[in-house]
Amino acid sequence: MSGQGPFETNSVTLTRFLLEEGQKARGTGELTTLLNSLCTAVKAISVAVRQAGISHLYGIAGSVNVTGDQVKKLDILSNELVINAIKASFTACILVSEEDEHAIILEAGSRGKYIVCFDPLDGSSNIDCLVSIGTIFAIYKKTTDGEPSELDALQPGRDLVAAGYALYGSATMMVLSCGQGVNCFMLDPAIGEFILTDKDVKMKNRGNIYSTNEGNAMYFEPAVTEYLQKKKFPKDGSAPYGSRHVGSMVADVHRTMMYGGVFLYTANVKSPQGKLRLLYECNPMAYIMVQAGGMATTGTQNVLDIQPVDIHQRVPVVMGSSDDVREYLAIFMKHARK
Ligand code: AMP
Ligand code: P6P
Repeated sequence: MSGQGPFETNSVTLTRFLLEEGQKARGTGELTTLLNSLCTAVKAISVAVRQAGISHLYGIAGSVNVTGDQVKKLDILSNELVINAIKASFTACILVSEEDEHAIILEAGSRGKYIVCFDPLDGSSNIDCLVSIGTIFAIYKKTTDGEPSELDALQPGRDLVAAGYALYGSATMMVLSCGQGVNCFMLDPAIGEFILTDKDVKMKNRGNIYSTNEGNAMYFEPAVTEYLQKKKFPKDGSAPYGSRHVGSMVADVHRTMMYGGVFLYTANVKSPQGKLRLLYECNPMAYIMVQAGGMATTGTQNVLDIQPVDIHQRVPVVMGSSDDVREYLAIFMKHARK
């Protein structure tokens, strides 16, 4: 029965949702514990992101990460929060972070079967101008016997157990899938709990927004140029698409899921493999898109089918509403046959 007066007395919090789903799964509770520990880290990052300016957490920390990006203080803080929360859950054996060159192998005796690949604070170049940023995570099971190694993390997205992201935008939202659809939880700061707000999200088959960094237009492959031209100057009498691009993958992909359309970070002359990383950006976001009824492709294959060869490898990606992605693929394949 719902509560009376201004307070809902029966909200579905993320904690409750995970316990209910875990009950259904009749597991050991390890995944529930892991996801709840990630939830705690996200709450702490949310506080840090919103207090960064006052707490002097902005500004270049002076170092660069393994992929050459300037590392800002919030990146370091977020990375440590995620690592420590997962370690304290005793559920994981390998961590792969955008901020760490090598996989972190957790100590025997205090680890579990899960592998977590994550970008602790994606879009960090937007921190100082208060643009939305996010945390992205992907969870696999270790499938080999013996000592864990970095190689155990090289699994295709098809084998994901769970994936999701936190978006630090006008509100803080956790978006999660464990293979049975996508659910969104909004952080209620008054009680410090994530509340289920969007259940079993399903994308439109077609949208009317495209999202890409058109500053790379000079370097685009001909197929990308032709596709975007078709979106801007349609010849079939349809209206042109709108253009929206934040420059934070989590914000751009979340909008694509909620409104429909397509997000593109394709290969180009400057970045022959694209810019976005497979294990902790493209795979988890592609998993969410597919779970919400969308598609995610490199052009030559589904993102989730890629067999990773390196924990920081980059892949080109086009993801979003299925009809939009298929339209791109038709143009991509036409050029591939030339
Ligand atoms: P566990 O024994 O907790 O590691 O869970 C075993 C498997 O059950 C997981 O790999 C998931 O596929 C499923 N599972 C367990 N807990 C949950 C949950 N909270 N939500 C969704 N699936 C779950
Ligand atoms: P560009 C942020 O640094 C990020 O990793 C993604 O969040 C975002 O989509 C992309 O890079 C933006 O890259 O080259 O357009 O600035």
